[in-house]
Amino acid sequence: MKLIIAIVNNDDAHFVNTGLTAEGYQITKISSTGGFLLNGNSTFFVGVEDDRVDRAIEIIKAHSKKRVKNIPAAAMQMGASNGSMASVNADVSVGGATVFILDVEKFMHF
Ligand code: 2BA
Repeated sequence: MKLIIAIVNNDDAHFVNTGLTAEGYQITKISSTGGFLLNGNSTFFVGVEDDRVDRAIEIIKAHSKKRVKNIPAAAMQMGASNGSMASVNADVSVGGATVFILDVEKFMHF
């Protein structure tokens, strides 16, 4: 058995959710926050038998889009004497999905 941990964009989360549940996968979705952009994203936990891992990844991949996000970079100090500031925008490529697949040593469901 494996545990899939998949971090997806909030805009894709509904489609990943319905795609997985429609094919009988049991999932838990939690709200999460990316440490770099500090934007909300969604993290799925999917406990799954080994022979169903590949299909689950296909579904997650099919619904997770790559996006370019334009973010205001940290304000830069332009001069120490007058303390004036300017902000610079930067493009950051986000997603599709970030996926971890872990071996499950033991699974219990009471
Ligand atoms: P964030 O940490 O908010 O990162 C958003 C995007 O910013 C990343 O997209 C990546 O393109 C960029 N980025 C992140 N850290 C960076 C850095 N130190 N320098 C330059 N650019 C950086 P993705 O790679 O698609 O990641 C999307 C989200 O997936 C991340 O949101 C984070 O929540 C999660 N994630 C990605 N890799 C992870 C990892 N190794 N462990 C845990 N979570 C991860």
